[in-house]
Amino acid sequence: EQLMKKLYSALMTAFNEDNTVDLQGVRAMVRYNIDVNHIDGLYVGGSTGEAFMLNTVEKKAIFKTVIEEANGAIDLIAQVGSLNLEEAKELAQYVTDLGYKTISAVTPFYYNFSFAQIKHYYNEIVKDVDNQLIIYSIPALTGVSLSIDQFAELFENPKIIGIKYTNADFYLLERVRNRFPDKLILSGFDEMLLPALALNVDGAIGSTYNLNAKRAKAEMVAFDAGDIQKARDLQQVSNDLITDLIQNDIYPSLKLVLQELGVPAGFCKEPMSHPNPDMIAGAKAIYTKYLK
Ligand code: NGF
Repeated sequence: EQLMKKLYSALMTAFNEDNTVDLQGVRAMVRYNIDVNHIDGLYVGGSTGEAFMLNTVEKKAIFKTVIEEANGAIDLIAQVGSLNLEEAKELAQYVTDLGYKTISAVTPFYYNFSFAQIKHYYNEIVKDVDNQLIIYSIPALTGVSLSIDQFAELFENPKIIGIKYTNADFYLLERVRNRFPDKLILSGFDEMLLPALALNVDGAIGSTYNLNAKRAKAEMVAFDAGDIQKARDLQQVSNDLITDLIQNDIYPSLKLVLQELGVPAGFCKEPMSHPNPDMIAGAKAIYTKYLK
């Protein structure tokens, strides 16, 4: 059925054991998302893509490979944000030239930037590119929390069209949704999909949809049909899955479970963990319990 709300996987990056990027593995994950997950889109180069550990050449190679493989079948959002503003601008231009219709940028982190500096960063990233941008707000990892009025100030720039909202603050989410009815609000915590749907987000982006998209889609359909009990039941199973993934070390485990599903998802990049026997056994158990 045709849902209004969209589901995006936060695409992972496959690495070889020596920590180099495995572009064949990246292609395989794009294919799986399109062919099996029937995903609406991919968020490329985000946290789940381990992008903050990559150099510019690697990031470009991934952006190019993904848009080639997707070949127009789905929406693609390129996360270009970087503490190096020059790199962010270069990547914004690069992905725009490749044909990405939307970019995104994480709030600049680490240096406790003032809001004026954050605003300058966003306006600079979009200034010279013919593209639209979604703010990537993830306070737990960046330490940056934007207020409703600060979002409003960023939205004064017409090229800034939405928020990837990875935040458990549902009071703020309600305020944001209702103050900016025309902006695109995409929810980032997979374990909180149902309350985010209740607040009328436009969709969700997450790491676990790489392997749990079918269940998440079914939840969105149930919610849309007003079958809240069914949506809750599905969220409960998803959250059992997410809890087990987190306990088993989420990023390498997502890749191990994908391998059980036949997708050569490769390794994570160190200092992310490479799998040990316990982790491999844990991932097999997760696959058997939730995805077989
Ligand atoms: O991984 C994190 C860190 N969050 C992701 C997602 O919001 C990040 C979320 O799916 C993302 O989309 C990206 O930029 O790649 C979680 O992994 C999931 O909800 C399990 O907690 O917060």
